[in-house]
Amino acid sequence: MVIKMKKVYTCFCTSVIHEGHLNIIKEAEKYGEVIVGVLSDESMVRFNKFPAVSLEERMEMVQNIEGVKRVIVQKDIMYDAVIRELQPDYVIHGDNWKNGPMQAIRNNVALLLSQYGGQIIEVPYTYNERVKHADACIKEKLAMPEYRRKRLKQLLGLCPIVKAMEVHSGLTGLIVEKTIIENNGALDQFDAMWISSLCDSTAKGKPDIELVDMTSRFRTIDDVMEVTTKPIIFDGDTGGLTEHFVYTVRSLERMGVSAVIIEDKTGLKKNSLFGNEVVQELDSIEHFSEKIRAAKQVQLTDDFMIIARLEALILEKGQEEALRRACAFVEAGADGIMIHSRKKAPDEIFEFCDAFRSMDKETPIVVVPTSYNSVTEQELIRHGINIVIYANQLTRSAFPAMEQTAKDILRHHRAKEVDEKLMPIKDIISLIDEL
Ligand code: SPV
Ligand code: MG
Repeated sequence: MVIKMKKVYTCFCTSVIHEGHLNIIKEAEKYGEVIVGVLSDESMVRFNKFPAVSLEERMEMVQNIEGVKRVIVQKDIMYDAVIRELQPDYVIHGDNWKNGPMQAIRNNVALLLSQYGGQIIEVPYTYNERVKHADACIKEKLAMPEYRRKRLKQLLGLCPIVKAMEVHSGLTGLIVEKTIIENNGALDQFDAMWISSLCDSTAKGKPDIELVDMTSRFRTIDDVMEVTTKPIIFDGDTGGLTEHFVYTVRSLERMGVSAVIIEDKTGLKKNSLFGNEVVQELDSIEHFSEKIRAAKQVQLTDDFMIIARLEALILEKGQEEALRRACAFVEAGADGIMIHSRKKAPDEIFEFCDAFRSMDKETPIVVVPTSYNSVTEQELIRHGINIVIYANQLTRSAFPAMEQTAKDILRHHRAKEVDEKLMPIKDIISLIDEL
């Protein structure tokens, strides 16, 4: 008589195998033959764990573990497809999925297994100094300039839309680095960080007029880089003089920044959201193209991107002018274009993107929906947009909260009344990693 072995399934979302994983396999073997799913690159990104090694390498790592019978690719974070296909008797997982956003995955698995009598096995999550060290090494690797710099290009190939959030300090960097939510049964997080000229200047109490010098802006980048791993898109304003911009590009590239966005304006730059309320002048196509060409020439790697930002719609010069400029700047070597608008509705952005995409299917398009904020990421994707930047929302949410706290302490002559609105000191401390 042939006794059919029971099937035990687990999924690994990791770039390194440590004793926690080995422990799961050892436990799994007690129940039957062990099948391991290796989570796809796309899903690892959504899970806030950018793969530090390729899918093939991850599969090989797992295949080499003693006791693993078969390795498959698990495409999605949720287990529907894989459980439907394998019908495992057991799914084994560390008990850490009982808390936080991972509960959504646990619920998903429990529901799927309950349909045919499968069972969950939970093993105590292994978190000791050695595991911590293995995780920290992967994080350090992802933070190194040569790995971080190319990540934006990698993400453009992995995400339907790359979501970048404004950061202006180590702390805001940590928020973007670590925030992951469960929403309607799916997990989500930000992919990249935007070092906004507006918010970087505002944090220093200065106007957004290219007054904060590059050394100081680089300091902000450095603060963010020290504590994060996600790729950085730098707001380079107009880029300044071409003779200066080439040096800026070299420095940004060396630091591990992934992209700089420069806008086609000249003279005293004011924030675009003022539109025509302030005097602003477009640079000539020839001059701005020359700036892009010069910068592309000094670039040393293929990883770094120079993105041309079009201000034609902001200054009400019309769609044709915006398109003419977009084509010229791409011709000059721009790796992407950013189209900006201060209208309440996204119509002029969509009109531009549809026309641009009819001529150019490849060049990434970036948008900053600050004023047309009702637009959804799905709509942006439908119009061929590749990167969305939430350019100033962290600054704008922090400022009123801080101002209110200051007022309340003045009003009450003590801090007790504000305390319940504040983050506990313990939570702030736990946000910050210790070596
Ligand atoms: C910034 O964030 O500094 C920008 C985007 O340049 S905007 O403020 O919309 O011009
Ligand atoms: Mg700016």
